[in-house]
Amino acid sequence: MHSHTIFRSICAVALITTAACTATPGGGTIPLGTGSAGVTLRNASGETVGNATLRESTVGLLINGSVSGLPAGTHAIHVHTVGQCTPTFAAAGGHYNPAGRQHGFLNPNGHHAGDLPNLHVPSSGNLTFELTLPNVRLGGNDGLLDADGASLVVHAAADDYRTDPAGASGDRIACGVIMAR
Ligand SMILES: [Cu+2]
Repeated sequence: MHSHTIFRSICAVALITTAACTATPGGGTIPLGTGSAGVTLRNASGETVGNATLRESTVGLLINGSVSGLPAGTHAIHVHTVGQCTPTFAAAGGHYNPAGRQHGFLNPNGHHAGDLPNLHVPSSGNLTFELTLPNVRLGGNDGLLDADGASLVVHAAADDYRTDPAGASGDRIACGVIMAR
């Protein structure tokens, strides 16, 4: 709590002098938000296969979570734009992409705000992960918790970080609606 207070003070000064606290896609410092959300990942049979917490931070969202019982290998994970995983995971829609860009960190016209680096699931099927989603918020007009919400989706294959619209990452094997906490 104490460090939050200090940061806010510094940030307020910076706003007056340099406007350095504005959210700028791809860089910059944004004000420290305090919201958090949770998600339970389920497979197509409805079994729980993971969970994650999303916390607002100076980078955007700080995500930490774990998966269990997933097939070993490299799997894409993304934030999708609709908070719905039924009747099929297609209900989650495309990637969260308020800026209208193409998919992929290596795509010159990328990337979607909901793009994330791949998960590398070991042979145990269990993995703990921490990720950041830069310049993304939970609240506000373009926030994840807008009227139609958002979802976290894991795919069958790796994200190639280039191919629009989903990095050639194949089927959706797990999905969870992001819920305010
Ligand atoms: Cu996806």
